Amino acid sequence: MNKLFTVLFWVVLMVLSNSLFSQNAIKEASQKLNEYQLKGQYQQAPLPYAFNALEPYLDAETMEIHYSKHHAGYTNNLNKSVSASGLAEMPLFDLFAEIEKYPVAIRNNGGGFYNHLIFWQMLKPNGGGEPTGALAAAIKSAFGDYTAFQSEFSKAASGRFGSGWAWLSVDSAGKLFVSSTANQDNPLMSTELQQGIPVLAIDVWEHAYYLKYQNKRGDYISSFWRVVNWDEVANRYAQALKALNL
Ligand code: MN3
Repeated sequence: MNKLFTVLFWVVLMVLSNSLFSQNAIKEASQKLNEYQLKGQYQQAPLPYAFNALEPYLDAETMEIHYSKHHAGYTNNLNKSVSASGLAEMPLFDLFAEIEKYPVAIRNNGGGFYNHLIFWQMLKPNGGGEPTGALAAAIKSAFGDYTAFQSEFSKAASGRFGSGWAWLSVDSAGKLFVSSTANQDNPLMSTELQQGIPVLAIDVWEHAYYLKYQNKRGDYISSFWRVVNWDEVANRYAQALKALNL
């Protein structure tokens, strides 16, 4: 009996320390990314294309409201929250790394600010197709082939109950994985079971698609693949590996 407890003790300790190790590795890597400079007062980056540039896949009206109302709202509310909490000097990624310690308004609006900031960059007119080079090889190694990856990511996006996001991220060992998060959470947050550096995201809040697609989230997800900016995803993947010293 004693022996069983000793074995169990070591197994639990190893699992816990392994998960803490991954968490620290992601935090340390995030501090080497350019976006580690993000801290209050936060500003939206200009949209890198016109509101109607992603037609017919993402319609102009949705893009305008999404960028100028929703993303602007998260940004303003984040600025108010960090000012009120004395956290305007704290890098956003350091807040994400211990997000359970901070007011829920910082979790919601910090995620809302950052997730949309990178989402706009991951889209482009005449995008889509398939990734190439090191990213294509990493997708093949993690998922078997591109189709299997696309299907897993789409499933994570369509299966997210209520509002949230689906992600492709790099874990602490440099391996790609798919996950989905609720609300405005993201894979950099300490509250996520599996943490990583995000390289591709899809917003599956109804505000991202309802005007054009109504309840047909699956049709929106199919359209999303036509406007993915794979150069941006490949660039983020390369930066993540560098930050992880891989
Ligand atoms: Mn949104």
